[in-house]
Amino acid sequence: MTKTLILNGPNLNLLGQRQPEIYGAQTLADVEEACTALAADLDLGDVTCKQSNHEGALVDAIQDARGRQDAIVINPGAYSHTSIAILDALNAFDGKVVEVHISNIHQREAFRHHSHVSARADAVIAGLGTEGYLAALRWLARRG
Ligand code: DHK
Repeated sequence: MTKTLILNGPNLNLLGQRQPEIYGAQTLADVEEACTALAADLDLGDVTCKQSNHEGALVDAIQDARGRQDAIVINPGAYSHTSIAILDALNAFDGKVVEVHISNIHQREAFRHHSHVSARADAVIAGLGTEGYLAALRWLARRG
């Protein structure tokens, strides 16, 4: 079983309302429900979903996952491009880390092209829309 934390950063609470042409029509609640349902189908293990607009709260959530979760699926939002603190927290986590970006950050503004988190991530998904979260869970389930 792979107990998994799905952690979303700033502004992802506005999914479905904010720039739907980029981030899609699904709300965060829709995404979290779909993840929970897929994890059950895949026999993956418990999924815990958290979102915060605050860098320190995201660091706290990652620290809290130490010894409790086997994997973290993280979309750090704009903190991907700025936060060494989130990278450091992930470096102190022993399980698998999958970084998800809903949009293809490489097709967007230059300041979105680099993610600090990618240095720690075991896998990076970008541009699959909100299906990226489901792809992350499928990958985790397959690797047992
Ligand atoms: C989400 C955000 O909020 C942006 O700040 C990132 C990411 C991209 C996404 O594609 O999910 O640059």
